[in-house]
Amino acid sequence: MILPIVTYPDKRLKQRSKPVESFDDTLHNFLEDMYETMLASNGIGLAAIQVAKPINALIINLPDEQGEQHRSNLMEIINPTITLSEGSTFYQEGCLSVPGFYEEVERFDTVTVAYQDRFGNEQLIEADGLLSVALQHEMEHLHGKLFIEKLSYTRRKKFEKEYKRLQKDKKNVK
Ligand code: QAP
Ligand code: CO
Repeated sequence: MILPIVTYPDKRLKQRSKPVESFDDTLHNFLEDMYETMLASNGIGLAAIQVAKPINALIINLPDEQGEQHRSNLMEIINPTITLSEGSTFYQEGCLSVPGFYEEVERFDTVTVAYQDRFGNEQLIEADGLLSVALQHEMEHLHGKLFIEKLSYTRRKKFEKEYKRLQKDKKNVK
């Protein structure tokens, strides 16, 4: 089932998500819905709060060299924490909850993340490159943070102006 995506400036995106405690069919069905929703909107990452469920769950499905997404590359990350981070890098980010806007933000270069899989088994991943950026972006959603909050004052102003214009244009074609 495709779920509606919560978009900025909806206050629900500022909620802090709660730990997942039951690794049951309800969770598995919800993860399926998240995956369907993400693919339908051409996303590569989605946090549960973006479909209005404040739980510590996120999914990431990076495209391969051909730019294609495969379910076999789907990562389901539950209750994640960063245990190690190193360096810094800049990446042009977007977000399904901030449609139509992309901007460079600073992230750690590499991160080690401890998390649980859909069955509650503990896992550890060391990530760099796009995966590292995606993990950090999605994990910030769990803390109620969006990538636009990392912009400088001037770029944030520019964003607010552009985004308001976009929302207006959207209304006019409805
Ligand atoms: C987060 O972002 C991310 O504005 C996932 O119109 C960001 O999937 C991971 C999207 C940077 C790694 C690097 C955005 C789709 C998708 C839009 C997304 C849009 C349509 C964003
Ligand atoms: Co996002």
